[in-house]
Amino acid sequence: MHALVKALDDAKHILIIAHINPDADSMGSALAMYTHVLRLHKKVTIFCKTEKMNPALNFLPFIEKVKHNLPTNYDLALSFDCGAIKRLGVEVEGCLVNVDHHVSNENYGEINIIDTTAISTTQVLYDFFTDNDIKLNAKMSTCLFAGLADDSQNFTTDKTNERAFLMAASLIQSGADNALCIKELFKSRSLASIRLKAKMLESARLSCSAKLVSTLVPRSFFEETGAYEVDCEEALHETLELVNVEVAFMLRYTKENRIKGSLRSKNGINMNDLASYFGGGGHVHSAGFVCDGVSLEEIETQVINKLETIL
Ligand SMILES: [Mn+2]
Repeated sequence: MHALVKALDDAKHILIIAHINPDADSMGSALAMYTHVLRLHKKVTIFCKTEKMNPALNFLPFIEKVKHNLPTNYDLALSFDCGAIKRLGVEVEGCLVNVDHHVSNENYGEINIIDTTAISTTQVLYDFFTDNDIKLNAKMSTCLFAGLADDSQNFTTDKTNERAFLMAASLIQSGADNALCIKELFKSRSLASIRLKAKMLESARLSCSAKLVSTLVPRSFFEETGAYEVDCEEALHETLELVNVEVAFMLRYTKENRIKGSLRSKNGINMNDLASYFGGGGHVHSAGFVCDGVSLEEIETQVINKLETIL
């Protein structure tokens, strides 16, 4: 933690990186740090490889400052919520500070600030700010709250504990617009996303004595509805709520024509281990991977075979 204070002190131009296809946790922590560095009157660039970011994040303060091209002359880089270095989407030169909470984190930074007990990367950063007596303003508080709310799925996951609620209360005290975060992240949806969800729920299948639910999302689902890829998440979470179901997984194609798997579980069933078998990682209850395969069905069979031995 003190290494980061010194690194920020010494740097002249700070590069802040959110992961590809950023969520509210990665972008929220990146923007909170961006706001802090602005107050230090230092040169700062905030970067994300993905140009077409989820429009649900548009409410985050300073989101319009995000650049999609790397600057050349930075002397310190900070990554937020990136468990693997490939999640940065770019190669970074010089000192890299890796701030994260994934159990699968590869410790790829020169400085690694990893707290796997934290519910969100914004919680890791919140601890850094409070431990170093760095005062939070309203903008920073909203950014930190957004990541907390998003990664806890609106304060409903098993990891949502006293520490999460104390952080929420403290952020609201320092000016976080909690109502805005919840409205934008959980209470605003497009008709396209509802239509996608209907298709996904209709195609969901149970296996392993109804302990496992799988949903395959062919490209046609997106073409027919006009929904974004991120709109898949909600149906995945809802299928996990089925009685008896302990694992929910979803498979879809990426833009690069690879297969993306998303795994969610209850009762401590380890999705990070399963995802790492397919070259990915994440958290115990939530993990993902990207792999190559002939079809979604082929990967589905492989995942079910693996899970049959676990469930
Ligand atoms: Mn996160």
